[in-house]
Amino acid sequence: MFLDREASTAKACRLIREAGKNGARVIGLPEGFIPAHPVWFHHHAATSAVANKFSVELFKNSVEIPGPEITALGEAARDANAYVVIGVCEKMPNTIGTMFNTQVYFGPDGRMIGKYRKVHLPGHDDHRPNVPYQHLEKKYFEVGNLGFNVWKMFKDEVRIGQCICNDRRWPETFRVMSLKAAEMVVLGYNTPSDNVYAPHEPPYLRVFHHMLSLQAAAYQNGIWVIATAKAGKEDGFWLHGGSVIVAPTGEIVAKGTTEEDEVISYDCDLGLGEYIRNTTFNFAKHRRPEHYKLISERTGVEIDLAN
Ligand code: CDV
Repeated sequence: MFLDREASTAKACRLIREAGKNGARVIGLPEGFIPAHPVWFHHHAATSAVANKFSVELFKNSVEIPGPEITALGEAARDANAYVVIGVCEKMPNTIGTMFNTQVYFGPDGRMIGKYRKVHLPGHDDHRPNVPYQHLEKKYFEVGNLGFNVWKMFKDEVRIGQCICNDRRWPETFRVMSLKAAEMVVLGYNTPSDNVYAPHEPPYLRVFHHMLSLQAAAYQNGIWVIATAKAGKEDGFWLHGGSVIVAPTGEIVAKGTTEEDEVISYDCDLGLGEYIRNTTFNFAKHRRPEHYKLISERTGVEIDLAN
């Protein structure tokens, strides 16, 4: 297991500085970048004991906020003169074993402006001998407790929100941030090409669902969405990659095409979403929250017929 906190911090800082040199003003890096680790546990033969041991190692190598890795990332953001969003595995130093799947947001002055802790944790927390790999996010991490927040970017002119990976599949994620006036959402993700719970699902459909979720979210809220993936083979399994920048029109304007380290960029017109937010998706005019109450009151499906 590649749990090298120092090496992954150094790599992140190098990439941030490079992107800054190339003119990027907003830089996103994937989920769980520091320490580099597989978010799921890819061992066919893994036992609960092995998973527990990994959990301890992951805690040991995780990042404290504030801490030296956060300082180094801030310095890189300052050198790059850019806003930076990056995924880290965050540990609570006073509560052994407690970790969050977190994304940190820095300003061009090197200051950490905010952080987000992943809310929609996928996977399972028990050992399942019959699945091809264990996806143990629910075992390793606590459910995020900071909500979906929005921060200022470019002085007061733009508002940016964050989410992580599986959050992107849930329309509630983006709607909450859009109700707080987000104009751009940046997220990192790690998605295996295979669906551990539905092995019949082909990889092309995985990529399709990823794009579909982001394009719908961008259009239905009139926002820019920037999504950055881990890609390639990790611990014996494929991650589908496919980093994208989606315009508020729902159109993909830049896309990763390889399974290697890759940089994609786009010169975003930050005013583009305004006409969508003022017409079709003018929330103040057209939303009907009195009919949406179930969304916050009910978690699962219950049969509730009107006839
Ligand atoms: N890291 C993730 O959250 N991955 C999930 C998969 C594995 C369900 C995703 O939504 O891509």
